[in-house]
Amino acid sequence: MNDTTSETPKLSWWRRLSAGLKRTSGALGTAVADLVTKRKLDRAMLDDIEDVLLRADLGTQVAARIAEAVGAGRYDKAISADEVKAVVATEVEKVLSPVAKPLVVEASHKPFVILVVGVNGSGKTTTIGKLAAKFASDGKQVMLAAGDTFRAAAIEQLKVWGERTKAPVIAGAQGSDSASLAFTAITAAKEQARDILLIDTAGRLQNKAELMNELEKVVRVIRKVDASAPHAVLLVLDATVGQNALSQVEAFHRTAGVTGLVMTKLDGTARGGILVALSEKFKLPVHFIGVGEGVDDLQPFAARDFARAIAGIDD
Ligand SMILES: Nc1nc2c(ncn2[C@@H]2O[C@H](COP(=O)(O)OP(=O)(O)OP(=O)(O)O)[C@@H](O)[C@H]2O)c(=O)[nH]1
Ligand SMILES: [Mg+2]
Repeated sequence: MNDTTSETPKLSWWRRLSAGLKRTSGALGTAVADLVTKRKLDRAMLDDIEDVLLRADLGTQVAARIAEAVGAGRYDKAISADEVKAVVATEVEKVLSPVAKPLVVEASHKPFVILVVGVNGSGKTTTIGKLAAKFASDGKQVMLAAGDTFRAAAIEQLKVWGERTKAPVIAGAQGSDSASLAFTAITAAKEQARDILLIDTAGRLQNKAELMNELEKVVRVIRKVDASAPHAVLLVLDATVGQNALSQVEAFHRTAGVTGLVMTKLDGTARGGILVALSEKFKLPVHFIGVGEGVDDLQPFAARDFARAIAGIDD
């Protein structure tokens, strides 16, 4: 039976995260399965473990470091598969802990302007909807801006989230300029004394100069209304893309000054290991992870949980 409705929310999202990272944890499990029979750690096994971690996108540095940590003092000694997993989890957690930071909404900024950016289909609009619901339940007055002016469907999608979360939506006509829409939205949010303004943007590939320039303009125009804004620039990354996330972070950070990351689609068949490589390389805060399409499927990023899911340790 697959009834998850009676589970506590914590258990149900943990299940989805650990199922999503099964590809990584399963491969790791296979690499260390020999331990059950051999009961001894050898070079070949350390190479296998490093290889699995590399293929799981954790990056060369982290993979090498973990393999070294597993071998340290245990080479040629008896060790169980569970011990190996525990070392992997500990080492991954060390990389993730410094970046696992909540998104802090400072009340001194009214509105606190959050710009949401990312490539096509990464989950920006859905994440905005989930965030709006979270903020509303915290008693915050939220406003949404449909800065994805390219597609009529995108504007409609945000309006649906606006209705659901009872947040007014500032939208222009399809094809209108997204920078002026952002300008209008901040002005309206100020006038209406909203606490938080979430600005959606169109998906854009990080290597399309014209679209990245447009994003730069959006940021520039936002600063004209409020020199301290945007107060947060969230880059939404799809966990299933793997290595490509590295160049996404680089390009969006350069263009829009990313202040934090959200990784979506960690349910399903994720390649979530890339989050470890990203954390090692860029050290940008990771605020949330998405583990489903529903309004409650956005969780604050927890380093320990994520590390244990990657290592395949049952909670
Ligand atoms: N399984 C899963 N699906 C998600 C998650 N987040 C978003 N999605 C789905 O991914 C698809 C794209 O999400 P959107 O929010 O429209 O993505 P977007 O970045 O706004 O897309 P564009 O505006 O086209 O660039 C939708 O079908 C969402 O329901 C998640 O955490 N898990
Ligand atoms: Mg969208």
